[in-house]
Amino acid sequence: MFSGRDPRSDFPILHQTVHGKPLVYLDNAATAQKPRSVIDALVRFYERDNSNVHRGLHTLSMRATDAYEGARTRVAKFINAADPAEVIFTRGTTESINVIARGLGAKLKAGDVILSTEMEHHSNLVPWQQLAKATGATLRYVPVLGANAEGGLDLAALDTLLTPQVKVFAFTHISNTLGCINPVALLCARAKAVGALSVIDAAQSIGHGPFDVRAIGADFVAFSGHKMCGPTGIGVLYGRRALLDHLAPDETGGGMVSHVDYDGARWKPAPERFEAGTPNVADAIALGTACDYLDGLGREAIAQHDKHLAQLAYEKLSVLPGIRLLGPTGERSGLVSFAFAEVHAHDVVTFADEDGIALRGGHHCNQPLMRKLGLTGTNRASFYVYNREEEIDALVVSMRRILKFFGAS
Ligand code: 7TS
Repeated sequence: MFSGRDPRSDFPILHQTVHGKPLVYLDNAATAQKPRSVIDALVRFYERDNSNVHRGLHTLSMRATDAYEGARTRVAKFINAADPAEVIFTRGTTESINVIARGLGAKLKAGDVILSTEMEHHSNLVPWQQLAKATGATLRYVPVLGANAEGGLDLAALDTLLTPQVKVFAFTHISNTLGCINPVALLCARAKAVGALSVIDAAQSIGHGPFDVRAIGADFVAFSGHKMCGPTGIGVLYGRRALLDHLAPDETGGGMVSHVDYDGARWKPAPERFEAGTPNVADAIALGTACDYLDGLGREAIAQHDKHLAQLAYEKLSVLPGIRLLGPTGERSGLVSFAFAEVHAHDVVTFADEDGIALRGGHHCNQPLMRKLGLTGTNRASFYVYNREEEIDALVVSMRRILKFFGAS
């Protein structure tokens, strides 16, 4: 899959046992593991270059600044942004979406509409609820189709929902619970046609395949470093340059100002405008290394690998008694969500852990969607570059053990 290379040996954490069994890490949609090169980048920075950026004239500060700005350029290339200044470093997807939502506060008013979807993670839902409350705008949702949301987004509903009153259309690229892949280029084009800004939550897609902000036609994109082999605490807000300079900064302070007086201040342009205070230098640099790593494996190859494993898992799990599989029956991203009629999701996680398997169980920050589907939670197996087909067999064996224990087989 990766030109004969097995990425597994690049990830030190995977070479351990849990409860005496080889670790099977299937919680990649929550966070991905880190390759040696990313860990080394962090250590190298602190051992050799650590210094504050943008403010020192000494050698270490210049080296740190070059590496930090180099990482911005690297990320811009990773998403094919027109200009590195369109890449703002944040703490992650959640912060990025909050920066956009709060930055748009002054631009919305009563009568305006914010459009989102029924499948959003809380991080792409609650900030819009807050913005609606603060401005008097109305928040509406594109429905999901089917008892198991197998139909994905109801695209036909866009004809009535996407009116000229819609100012923002915020949607996920890949659902962290359903595994469906939304047609983001089409959604951006539809938003543009009514004059609405498009906001893409790319948390689940950025590390799992090609992503070209210009080909997609996105206005804003949010993602996290930790789901794409990078460190925690670093993420990105991409915005088109012309839009960023009209977005109000969320945080003010040092580094983001061009002129300060006792009675006022003026802001620098993006990206500094949105990066008040000392930034997360080391993690940004290591995020650049994560981009190198993923491009080295091949983004298309990663997509094929993850989709293949998810499809295989879907097929192998589907024969288990009392199982309910969520999301598309056809092409899906690298995750599978399922619920057993007789066994609680948390018990499944506990049993799987005894077998060395890291699985997710719960509402996955999708409470409204769970309620709509009549569920309190699901279990989720999510795959990444280092996972293997044998690990799906281990998962199925473990699930059979659980079902047997609960008398459900
Ligand atoms: N959006 C989506 C689609 C996500 O899956 C997540 C995290 C976020 C936003 C928030 O990202 P953060 O890095 O700011 O926290 N999703 C999950 C998950 O599914 N399990 O743990 C975190």
